[in-house]
Amino acid sequence: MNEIRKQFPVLNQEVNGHPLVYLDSAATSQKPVQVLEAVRNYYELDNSNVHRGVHTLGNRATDSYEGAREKIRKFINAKSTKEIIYTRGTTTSINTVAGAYGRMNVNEGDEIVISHMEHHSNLIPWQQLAKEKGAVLKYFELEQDGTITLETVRNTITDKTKIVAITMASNVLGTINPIKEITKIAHEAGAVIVVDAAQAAPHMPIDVQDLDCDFLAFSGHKMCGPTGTGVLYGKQAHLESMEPIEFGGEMIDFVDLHDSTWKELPWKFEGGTPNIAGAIGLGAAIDFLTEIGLEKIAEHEHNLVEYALNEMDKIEGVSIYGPRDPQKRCGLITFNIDGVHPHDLATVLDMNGIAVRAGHHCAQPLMKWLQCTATARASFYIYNTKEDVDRLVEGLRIAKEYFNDVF
Ligand code: 7TS
Repeated sequence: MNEIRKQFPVLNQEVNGHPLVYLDSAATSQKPVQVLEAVRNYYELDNSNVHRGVHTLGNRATDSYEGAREKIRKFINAKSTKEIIYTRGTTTSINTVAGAYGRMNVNEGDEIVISHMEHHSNLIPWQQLAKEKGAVLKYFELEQDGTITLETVRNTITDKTKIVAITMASNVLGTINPIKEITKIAHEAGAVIVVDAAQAAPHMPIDVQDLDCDFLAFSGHKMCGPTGTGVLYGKQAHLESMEPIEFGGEMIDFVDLHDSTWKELPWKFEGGTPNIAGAIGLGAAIDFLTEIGLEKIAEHEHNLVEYALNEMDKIEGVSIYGPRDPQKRCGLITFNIDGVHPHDLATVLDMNGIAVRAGHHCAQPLMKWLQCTATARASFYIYNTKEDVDRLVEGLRIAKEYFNDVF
């Protein structure tokens, strides 16, 4: 653990007079030196545009950029690098599917099914598509503990369902959804499935061939990579059938005055100069995570969550959202303390050097379902320790006392 923590220079600092405890990795993770060095090396030694050139720097940049694509392919076990599209993040990935596949395949009266636990990024693109097409947007209802049963999935998907879009791990409830089983049910009904893996790809192994999902989206910045990076995986046949949604340089084959043709996959979806440094940094992040092992990362986070749930339960007035079984959840805990607004709570924690997120977590319909306007959230990653959890619990006690005394 010490070796891992040493790779993250940002953790080695005091905030408001206390050693930093960073518990906001679900928003964005910290970056290890390997990633910082990969980005720096690119700018310092190889900086050049990709896919253009005959010159040496251009070739080096292209090799690193395309080499990172192969690392991503392997990371999620896609069949081909043609199925790996670089994007700006999960949001752009899902908008690309909604705008390209969705527009082509969803018609009036068709159904799109999502769930009550979706991040706005996997909700609004489908809401907009449904409005534009006169399609019906349906929701998987949640159980009391914030899980979705396969019975609900079977009862909600019909032969009118064209798209099922669902998160693999909830950024609020922490729920891990049974994607493989949901995919099977969607396929039996003739629908495609779009998986939001923003909170899954950084934390657990993903095999897109085993899941058999049609599309999968994730963000590089939540998995130790640079901001402004993300991935859209799509089965080759779907991607081949889709029209690009961004047009311009890089993505064309031939251009005439009144017509143009597109480059082959994956480049037809990558118009303009891409985030080259970001992609190379993401490749380095994947090397870093793979070396530690995704199974190990998942186990570490399960242990931390189990410990944190037990310790937080001991504090009177704490409500924890999502499933109680640590095996059913990813490495985050969303909670409230009676009588303390989550923003006030996060402020007191920050005064003690502890970074958590407070707010609606870009999931307003879920907040409504939880019957609250905001919550606090602590999210863990590879660099967090039991001592971090102890500091959080101590911080919660301090906050409780503070507000009880003041009010
Ligand atoms: N989907 C889920 C499940 C997410 O948690 C997020 C970001 C996104 C999509 C969007 O990812 P982006 O990289 O395109 O922004 N979630 C959060 C969060 O929980 N706190 O800040 C960002």
